[in-house]
Amino acid sequence: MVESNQSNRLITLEEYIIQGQNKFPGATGELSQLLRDIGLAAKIISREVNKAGITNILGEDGSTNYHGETVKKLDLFADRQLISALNRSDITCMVISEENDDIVRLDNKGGKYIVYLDPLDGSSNIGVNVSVGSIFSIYICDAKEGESLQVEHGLQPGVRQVAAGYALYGSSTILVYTTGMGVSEFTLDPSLGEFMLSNDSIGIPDHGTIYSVNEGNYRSWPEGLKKYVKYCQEERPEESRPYTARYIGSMVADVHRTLLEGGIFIYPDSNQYPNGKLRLMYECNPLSMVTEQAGGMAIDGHGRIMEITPKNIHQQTPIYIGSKVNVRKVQEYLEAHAEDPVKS
Ligand code: AFP
Repeated sequence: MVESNQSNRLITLEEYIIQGQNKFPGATGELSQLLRDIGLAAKIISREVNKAGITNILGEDGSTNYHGETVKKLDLFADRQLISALNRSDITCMVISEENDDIVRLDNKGGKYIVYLDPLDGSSNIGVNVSVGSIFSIYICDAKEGESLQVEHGLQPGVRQVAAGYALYGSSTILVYTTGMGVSEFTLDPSLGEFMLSNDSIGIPDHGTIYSVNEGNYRSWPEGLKKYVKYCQEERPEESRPYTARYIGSMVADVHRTLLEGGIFIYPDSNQYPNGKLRLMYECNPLSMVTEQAGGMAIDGHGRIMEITPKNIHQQTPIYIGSKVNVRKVQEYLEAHAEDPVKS
């Protein structure tokens, strides 16, 4: 909590980070610098996203990424901005990004942090002006001195994240992050060019009345999920049902709404995506850390997302994330129908 905020004094991201760092006399300030670097890249990406239509930066780059998805020019722009911001200070040794098949070793040999990035989540929505975002996840590199950096150094479970967050380029640009002590939100004031503290303790409601899932895939969902969604749609006014359906198609925006309003966001396994579609390391783990820090839950249908041992930097996972009551309820349905064959 930042006390001075109660007097309505505006606090910049910079000040907030320094205040947080001062609470830990032994802190080196490196993580603070890393967060500031990400904040700077987010401002530059925000500027380009906002004028994408007029600068001919909209559109496809002509290549595909690791997942076989068409790469947008803005995906690459965001990727380059974030990587060059992280290369500015000697703190990050390795970046792993959706847009790069392999790990990216930075020049900073002694850098202590590994950063995972989804540089522009939801980018297939850019052409229609829907919110997109940049997601980041930060780990300490456990390579020994002199040891060359390998993929394996990046394969750490989400519980080892030291910080995680996202920038969301929506009707306003916001930066949300956690270092494991709650969740803070900053809003970019374009006239000042500064991220200003807008919420120093985001808390997700324990229960919400919004469910968020791509129902186009209904026929190949696990049976437990089909039954849960029917439960959400039942007329039970005394329990605030039927719930409302909302699905943007940008996970970062759907999860942000879930944090503020409560409810659940789901991307399950299906015929098309037997292991789920969303990426464990740069989508699900960071958004799970933020959600848990705000008081919510995130599971893959069985266990906690952040306890999954990763085997591949681009691994996918099913995800059920949001308010505790909603996530526990869907888990009950999934467990009760785990053996049911999928009826499509
Ligand atoms: P893009 O970044 O390619 O637009 O993908 C977005 C995303 O990874 C995630 O942000 C969405 O929740 C999800 O895919 C949407 O997937 P569907 O279109 O299959 O619902």
